[in-house]
Amino acid sequence: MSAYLFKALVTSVLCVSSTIAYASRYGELPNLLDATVDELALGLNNGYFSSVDLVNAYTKRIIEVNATLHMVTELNPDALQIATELDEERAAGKCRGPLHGLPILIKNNIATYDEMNNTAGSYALLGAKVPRDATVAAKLRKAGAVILGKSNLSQWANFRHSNSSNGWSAHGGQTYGAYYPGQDPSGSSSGSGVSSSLGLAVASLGTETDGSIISPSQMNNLVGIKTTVGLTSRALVIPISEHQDTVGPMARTVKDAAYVLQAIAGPDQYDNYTSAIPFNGSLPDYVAACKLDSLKGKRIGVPRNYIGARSPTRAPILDAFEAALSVLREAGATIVENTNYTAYEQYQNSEAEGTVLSADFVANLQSYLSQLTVNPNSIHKLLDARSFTQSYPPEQYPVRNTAIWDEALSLNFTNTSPEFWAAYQEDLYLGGPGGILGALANYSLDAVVTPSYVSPGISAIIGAPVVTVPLGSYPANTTVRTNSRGDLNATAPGIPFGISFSGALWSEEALIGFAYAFEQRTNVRKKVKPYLAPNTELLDVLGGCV
Ligand SMILES: *[C@@H]1O[C@H](CO)[C@@H](O)[C@H](O)[C@H]1NC(C)=O
Ligand SMILES: *[C@@H]1O[C@H](CO)[C@@H](O)[C@H](O)[C@H]1NC(C)=O
Ligand SMILES: *[C@@H]1O[C@H](CO)[C@@H](O)[C@H](O)[C@H]1NC(C)=O
Ligand SMILES: *[C@@H]1O[C@H](CO)[C@@H](O)[C@H](O)[C@H]1NC(C)=O
Ligand SMILES: *[C@@H]1O[C@H](CO)[C@@H](O)[C@H](O)[C@H]1NC(C)=O
Ligand SMILES: *[C@@H]1O[C@H](CO)[C@@H](O)[C@H](O)[C@H]1NC(C)=O
Ligand SMILES: *[C@@H]1O[C@H](CO)[C@@H](O)[C@H](O)[C@H]1NC(C)=O
Ligand SMILES: *[C@@H]1O[C@H](CO)[C@@H](O)[C@H](O)[C@H]1NC(C)=O
Ligand SMILES: *[C@@H]1O[C@H](CO)[C@@H](O)[C@H](O)[C@H]1NC(C)=O
Ligand SMILES: *[C@@H]1O[C@H](CO)[C@@H](O)[C@H](O)[C@H]1NC(C)=O
Ligand SMILES: CC(=O)N[C@H]1CO[C@H](CO)[C@@H](O)[C@@H]1O
Repeated sequence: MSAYLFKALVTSVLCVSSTIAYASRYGELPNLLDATVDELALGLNNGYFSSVDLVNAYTKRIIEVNATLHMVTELNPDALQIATELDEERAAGKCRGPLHGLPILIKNNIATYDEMNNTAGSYALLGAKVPRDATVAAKLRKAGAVILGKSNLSQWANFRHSNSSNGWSAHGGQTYGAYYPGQDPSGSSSGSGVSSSLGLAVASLGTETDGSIISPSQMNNLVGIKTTVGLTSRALVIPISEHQDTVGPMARTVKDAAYVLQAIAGPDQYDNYTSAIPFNGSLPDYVAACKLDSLKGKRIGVPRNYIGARSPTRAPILDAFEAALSVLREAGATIVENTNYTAYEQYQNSEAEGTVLSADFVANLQSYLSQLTVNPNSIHKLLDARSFTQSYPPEQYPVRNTAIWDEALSLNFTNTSPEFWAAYQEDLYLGGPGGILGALANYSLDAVVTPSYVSPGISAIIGAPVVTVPLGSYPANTTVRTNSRGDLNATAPGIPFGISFSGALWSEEALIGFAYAFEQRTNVRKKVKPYLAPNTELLDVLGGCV
């Protein structure tokens, strides 16, 4: 008798006994708010529950909170079928690895070759079809993950209007964070952040150009890995910039994020930036990098000028940051103070990044659109997207403008012109010798550490990696402050924040180790609780008898 049939039999017997008997017979079922890859894989291996049960439980959890938080825009209608097949595979003795049978949500700019739409939150791309899965989605499937649905985002990955609300898209509505009513979920991977945080899947994928994984991870009590540009393929991901875009995991623990990274990283014929991956054809073992003693003997820099001055909203974060430095010291690290970025002032005044993103976007969007096999609104270039957006009322133009596109379209050069290369070289200097790479070299550092509110920028312009891990949350006496648009609560009691480890290109293995060593000594995530969370647990779906 297969484990699967055995479980079904036992379940039907238990339908007449109490849920307590079920739980005691099978041991503790993991609590889905915090369930880890290891716990879920163990439960699947032992036949305590199936992948179908997980899909059912996570789907119910999504439906419980979606009407308030709008974090998932579409469910995958094939998810149960895929889970059934993966359960059958397991019953037949084949396990693809740690992610086998585990549901994952992906940001709604990562295309899949199935029933789901890939819109970047715009009606312009509703109904459009791609020729195959985005490479990262294909890799997830190969690793046995169930793609459960698409998560909401700041429309066009926050690259459309000048005064946006994080997490708003025309197609997905306004995503809210779960730690305070009306919480700014941050962006642009807003739905991925809220979903992972509330245990609506084992983890999610986000994308980042400058901050879009790190920021929503830190504001939703998560670990986020912003990978080196080229470590994960961007093929069939709706782009902003080939020089800065990257795909990475957003998860509840460092180890879970490492599992997901292991599955999605690696070379891809469809994205030639992946040919720069240096590890001689194999990848580091990012999961094995999760070692408690990773910080021992390491030199960690603190770039004080980059971290910036104290302000009322920053005060609680900076206090927690100082305490964190003591944790790092106790874990055996040498903290090197004032590893300042020499070109920081020039970086603050530079327009180079804007130029690079604008020029890339015009070219890279056109390249994405040219690959569509179905394109219902005939969107072939940025000009078409702008015309559609400005004339289709749900896109809320002009209340939400197209200022970033207007500027991109006004450039009189492309990303192969000399003007582009001048801007790009400026970025490589500001983030390189004058920025984080200079500091790493000049002070012989293994990484730098900063509060996560500031970490993304200097690494973004050179395509370097950052890992954020929970650090704390705003105290009860925090004054509520809104975002610039006035429609979201950006600072409020209970809203989480994170700490970031940033390093040289391809240094994820080391950064993951440092983040893990910090996480295991502090366990901040479990101390910070959402004000709103779904109630459905595995016990509620097992055997359908509770
Ligand atoms: C999310 O909530 C909205 C509004 O209640 C609903 O229309 C939509 O179907 C829900 N989506 C999912 C995936 O449950
Ligand atoms: C994709 O969008 C089309 C057009 O609105 C819709 O009919 C379809 O149900 C969507 N797919 C999913 C999986 O929601
Ligand atoms: C933001 O917080 C204030 C104060 O608690 C609350 O009145 C308001 O409704 C919240 N905003 C949203 C959009 O929920
Ligand atoms: C990468 O591919 C793009 C588009 O196919 C091409 O323009 C570019 O020259 C290639 N770069 C390298 C380094 O091969
Ligand atoms: C890769 O292989 C080359 C040649 O075999 C060797 O010199 C180099 O040290 C290897 N690099 C790594 C990172 O293993
Ligand atoms: C580094 O920056 C901080 C904050 O701006 C400043 O107080 C400090 O003097 C600087 N140190 C060095 C060595 O430049
Ligand atoms: C773009 O405009 C600048 C200044 O207005 C000019 O110097 C440059 O030659 C123009 N480049 C192209 C490709 O037309
Ligand atoms: C590192 O040292 C070089 C050479 O002295 C200098 O040009 C550069 O500005 C320094 N960078 C940083 C971030 O310290
Ligand atoms: C909140 O309380 C802390 C500790 O009691 C205090 O240091 C801080 O100034 C207070 N903040 C505000 C905004 O009242
Ligand atoms: C942003 O939008 C809000 C609401 O429409 C408006 O009050 C505010 O002035 C705008 N800010 C900027 C910088 O445009
Ligand atoms: C596709 C989907 O579920 N979209 C929902 C997202 O949230 C908005 C509200 O902001 C709903 O109206 C949509 O139905």
